[in-house]
Amino acid sequence: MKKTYQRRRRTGALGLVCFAFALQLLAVSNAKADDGYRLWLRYDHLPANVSKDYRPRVTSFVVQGQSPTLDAVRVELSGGCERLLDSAIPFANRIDGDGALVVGTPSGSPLIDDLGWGRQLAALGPEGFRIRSVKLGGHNVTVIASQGEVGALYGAFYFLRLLQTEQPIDRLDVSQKPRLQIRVLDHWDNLDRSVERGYAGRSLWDWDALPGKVDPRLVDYARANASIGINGSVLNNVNANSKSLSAEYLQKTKAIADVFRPYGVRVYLSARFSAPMELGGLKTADPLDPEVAAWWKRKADEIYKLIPDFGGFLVKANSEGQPGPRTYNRDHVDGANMLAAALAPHNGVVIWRAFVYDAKPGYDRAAAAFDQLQPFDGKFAANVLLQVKNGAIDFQPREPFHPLFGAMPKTQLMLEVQITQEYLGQSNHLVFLAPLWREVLDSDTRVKGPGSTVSKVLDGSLFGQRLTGMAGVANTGTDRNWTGHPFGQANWYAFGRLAWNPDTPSRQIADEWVKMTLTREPKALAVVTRIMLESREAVVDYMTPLGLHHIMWGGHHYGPAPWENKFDRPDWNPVYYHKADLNGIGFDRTATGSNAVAQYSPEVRAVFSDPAATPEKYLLWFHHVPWDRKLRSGRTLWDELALHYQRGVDWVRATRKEWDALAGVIDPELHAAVKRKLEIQERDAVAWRDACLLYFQTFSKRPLPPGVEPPQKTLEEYKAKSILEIDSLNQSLR
Ligand code: GCW
Repeated sequence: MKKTYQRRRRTGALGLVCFAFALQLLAVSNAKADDGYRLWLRYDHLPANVSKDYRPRVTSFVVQGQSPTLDAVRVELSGGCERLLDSAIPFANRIDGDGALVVGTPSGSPLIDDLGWGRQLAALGPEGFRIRSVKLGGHNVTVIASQGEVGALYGAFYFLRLLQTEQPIDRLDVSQKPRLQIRVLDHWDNLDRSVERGYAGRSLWDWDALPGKVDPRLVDYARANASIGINGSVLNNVNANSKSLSAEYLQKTKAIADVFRPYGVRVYLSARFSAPMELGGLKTADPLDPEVAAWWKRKADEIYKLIPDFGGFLVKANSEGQPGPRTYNRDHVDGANMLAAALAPHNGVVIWRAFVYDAKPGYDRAAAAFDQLQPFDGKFAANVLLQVKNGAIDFQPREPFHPLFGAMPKTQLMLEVQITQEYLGQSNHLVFLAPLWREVLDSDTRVKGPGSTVSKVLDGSLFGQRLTGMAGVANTGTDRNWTGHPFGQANWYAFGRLAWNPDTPSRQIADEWVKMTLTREPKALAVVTRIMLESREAVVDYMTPLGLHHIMWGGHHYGPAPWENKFDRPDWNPVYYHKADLNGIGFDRTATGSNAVAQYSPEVRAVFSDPAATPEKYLLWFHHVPWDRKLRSGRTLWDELALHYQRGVDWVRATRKEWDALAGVIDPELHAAVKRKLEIQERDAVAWRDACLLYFQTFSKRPLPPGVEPPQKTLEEYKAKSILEIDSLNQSLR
């Protein structure tokens, strides 16, 4: 007998809870204005904003088996398909017509078991899935099958994405499997709900209310992650508070883990290295002290009793004031392996961050992590991953790939990227980050000949590493639209898609996201995807062209301050990075300078050592270049620099016009929100251009070339206040 999902009684409490949340999520879509809450899971009726006559057919759902994850599958499919196709689609216990959607695992679904796909599904693993159009019992049906229930859920989301992006669904033959195993969001969330480098409100985790009260929004968070294959969340800031590991807080974390579990999202915690002292009352946190090791072992046992699928610890050690093994004259391996031993019996991992740099006079910060960690290659335990930022400084608009990639063949390296745009205009600037991340993933380390890309280091195909992963510093918060800037959602989305498959083209990611989130109207789609794909280069142009880096205002890192020299630590000052003087500008990292280029393979080193061979986008990263040096365009460095800044401003202005012209096509509320943000972005781009050119001009002593507008304010005015304080624009428009 057919029943709609709404009438089912046997789905269990969680299913009903999920259903209620999903209803909330799906119901808002009837409202006229879109506040962005639904992310890329809007499931708007297909003919609305549709580009062509697209009429896929789904007539029933056959989802056999009982579990919270299968309930999530049911909720998603029924809610999604019903909205997209504008018809109520019943659940059935058997196939009784064309158009049925059969979903499940061989162990839970006799129908799927009968297909005899065991071998294929085993090869795809519990998170992989197969979607095929097949004939069953004389009927044309679609099967979504996986060895594991989470894989079936991923398959359901994949199928819904096909519908949302208007792909044909009648002749499907899809096999998918994640290329990276650990696909995790790192939340820099503090226990007081402030978020370090967070620009979208407060932390989603309400620690005071937990564990008694769990915000329903957490289901939507987990669901959004599952829709793009993200399978982990590190809940607390790497600048960690030991309290997160206390018995009281572990209960709270357990409550979150219970909500995430049906969606395949495991929780991890940042572990403060000195916790045995702060929580355990020990006199030391020396990793070689047996009492310390025993404390961590007991702590791990306690955690796994509450959260059997706990992911593991993320550790920022001996970096920016955090405690670590070096505090006790031990090394990174001593620290990481001691924690790894505590987690190993439970299959947990230690994710040890490579973001370490000491303040030493005359030292190149870009060389620090390599110097400190590379010598330990091959020494880390089997359940340790070393998490390396994409570049050697810190999430800049552009950095060459981190030299550790390719230099530690016997260590399991994970990539850390930053979704929250700390240095890229935060939640005010429209910047699509997939091209930035792709640039790093596609970088060729050359260590095993041409084609030794970072993505092959990461997925284990180059060196055969067993555990693989990618982390993204989250940009989510309590803002109704999750990410502050509506286009910030695209970066969360892009992170998930790239962690699933690091070879996914940026264009495909943008195209999918726009169709699912903003519009399927072909002309608007083309304009918006182009804007997204260009946006990262534009930000580089107006902030840090030609290899400049870290010239942001200190502390908040918003806006330009190339003149800044106020911090005691030289490597926190912009002047340390650009080294502008009367002769030229840029950081000499060749043999005549810091020689950080020596950390790359000989082939890469040869390119980066030679200013004529270095790609101009990295020029000032590696070289101190005379102002009059002729670049490939035939123009001088100074003129080229100025024109890049102008080009960035021009792009924002052109984008504002293009966006305005989309007013009738994009949802009005979303359109207005982006319009306001673009106004700030133009104000900021102008400030970047003017402040940097005025300041660098004090060294270059050259006029601005034709085509570059005269500055709107004086250098002194730009120096007096950061653009966060300059005028009321931020207050009125944020
Ligand atoms: O990007 C820098 C940030 C710090 C951050 C640090 C890190 C969590 O400015 O706020 O601290 O990197 O990655 O540890």
